[in-house]
Amino acid sequence: MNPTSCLSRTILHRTLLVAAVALHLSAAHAAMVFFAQTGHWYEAVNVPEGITWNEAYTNAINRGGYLCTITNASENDFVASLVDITYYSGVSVNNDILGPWLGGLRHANQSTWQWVTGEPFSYINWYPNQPDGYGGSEQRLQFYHGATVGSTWGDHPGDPIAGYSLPRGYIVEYDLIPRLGLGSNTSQPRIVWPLATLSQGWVLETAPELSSDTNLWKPVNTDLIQTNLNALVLAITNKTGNAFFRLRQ
Ligand SMILES: [Ca+2]
Repeated sequence: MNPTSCLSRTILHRTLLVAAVALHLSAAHAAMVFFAQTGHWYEAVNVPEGITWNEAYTNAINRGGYLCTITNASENDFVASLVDITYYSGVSVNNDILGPWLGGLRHANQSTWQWVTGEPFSYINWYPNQPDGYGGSEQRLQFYHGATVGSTWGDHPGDPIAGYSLPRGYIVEYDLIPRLGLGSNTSQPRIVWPLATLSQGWVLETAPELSSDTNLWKPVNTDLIQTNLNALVLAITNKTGNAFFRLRQ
């Protein structure tokens, strides 16, 4: 069986994880905050040197989440409350500042906005005269409130443009923590999950079949696990049979 089909059958033992995680994260993962109305976790990541949208997008996936999607006003207010001016760019030539990246985008050949998750882009909270397509038709979403910090939105190219410095952060949203994800941007399948789980005693286990027999589940050899940014990464190589994975504490 090829690696891709193995991974398609990867199983997350979510029911085992939810309760324990909720108890743990309040102390050890202060940066990750639970929002009951969505049932999701959010993490504001500060990047003092600035970051492009694509880098933020990849980092969010490597952390086991995705760039934040905002689908109602309460979620918007909550997420905006996680950031301050340190997440914003310097003042631009047009006397405004760019807030942290969110998971919204509009491609140059598309007329409508979309979320990275495919959720409906129905709730909107644009700042007056936004989106304006400034700097090009390829646009990405961020908090924008003119020259001040605020919860409204603006559009801007994801890469640096003249007269503007990059936003100094982004927001990661997690459906569940910890969350196994499949790596992208590579021809080799990878499993990724948050580095923070290591100090909490979470272990990646593998088994040749799905079974409640705990003897079948073995910890993955830690020599095979690499650290990449804030994620742990397992590259899938030379699998000759079924392989299932789960995080277990
Ligand atoms: Ca969301």
